[in-house]
Amino acid sequence: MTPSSTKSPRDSALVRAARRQSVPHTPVWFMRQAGRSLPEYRKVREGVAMLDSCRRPELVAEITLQPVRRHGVDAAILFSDIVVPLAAVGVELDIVPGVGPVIAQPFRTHADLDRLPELTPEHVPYITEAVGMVLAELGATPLIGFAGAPFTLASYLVEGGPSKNHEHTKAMMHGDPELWQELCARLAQIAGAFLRVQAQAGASVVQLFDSWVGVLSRKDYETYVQPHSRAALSAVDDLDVPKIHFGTGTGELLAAMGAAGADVVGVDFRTSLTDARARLGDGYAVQGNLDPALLFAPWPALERAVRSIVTEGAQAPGHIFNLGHGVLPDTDPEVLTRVVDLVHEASAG
Ligand code: 1CP
Repeated sequence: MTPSSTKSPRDSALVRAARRQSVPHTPVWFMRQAGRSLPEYRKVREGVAMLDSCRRPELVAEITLQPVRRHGVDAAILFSDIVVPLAAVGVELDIVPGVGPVIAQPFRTHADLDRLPELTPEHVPYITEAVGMVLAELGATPLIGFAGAPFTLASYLVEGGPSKNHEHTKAMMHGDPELWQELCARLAQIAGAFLRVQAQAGASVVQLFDSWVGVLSRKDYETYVQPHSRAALSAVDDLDVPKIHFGTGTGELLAAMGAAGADVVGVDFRTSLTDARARLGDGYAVQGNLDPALLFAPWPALERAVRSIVTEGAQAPGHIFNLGHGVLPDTDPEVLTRVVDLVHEASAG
């Protein structure tokens, strides 16, 4: 790589791949690369509650940078959580270790909408500060800002916490569509504003996580979800940051998720990149999609799987190598570093 191509995050392999431009190598990062498998993460988090840690800029910056230093990934992702903006506007919630987000009073009625005011940058000064600190150290490596998509956020609010069947969420969607649409409109504002704060502070790319949207049919997705995801993504339309949109179990939804306004569609491990591309056409880059469980396989098997994804991805108009979902907590960090090196080597030139 020539030095000039490494000067600015805008010229980085990740941003270029997201824009479907040529790249010196396939860029790679891992969903949940920060704050999962690293011993240095566990050390700095000792005695600090998850939500508190997200509001301390020095700590956020340190945790965000740890995987970049250790693995040489092509992007950092801000250490935060999808429920941080909800807590910031006053929703009473906690992130319970081993469980995830737990909402004190689940959202079920029109009156609950009063608990969701608009998010303004003043609600999250620590995000702007943390992004500034991260950028000072990142140099030409891009920072990814993120938010939870309206459906996935709504699912936590309505269910009250993590859910397998999303029954209260679907009951509201179909039983009181007006309430559902209003709830999601408010969540789209919050998610969009949260993405915008990060992009204005200097994040070069944004990712909208709709982790659980794969539990919906395409018809329900298009009727009840897509307009709100589109609204959230459009909040950064004028800021010239490529937009990644990701969910799991979304084989049937990929084209509709792209049409919500993404530049890059995240593909989980259940759909091959080749099939994803056939469903998406040439208008999108793809991100993915190594099964995170394969990081526990013997190296020759893992190497085969990585090489195969690099090869498939090279056929797409743009490819960002990633896992098909987040890093599992017991993953050996050294294996992640080895995968980064392999992706770079296998795709160079
Ligand atoms: O790379 C990173 O880890 C960056 C930080 C990050 C991100 C991108 C965290 C920190 N959370 C997230 C996003 C997030 N949070 C998503 C979307 C990504 C995905 O699908 O994995 C979701 C669905 C959540 C909600 C959440 N927060 C869960 C899942 C619960 C469920 O429904 O099954 C959990 C366990 C959390 C807590 C959390 N978030 C982040 C960390 C490091 C932790 C664990 C904290 C702790 O236990 O102390």
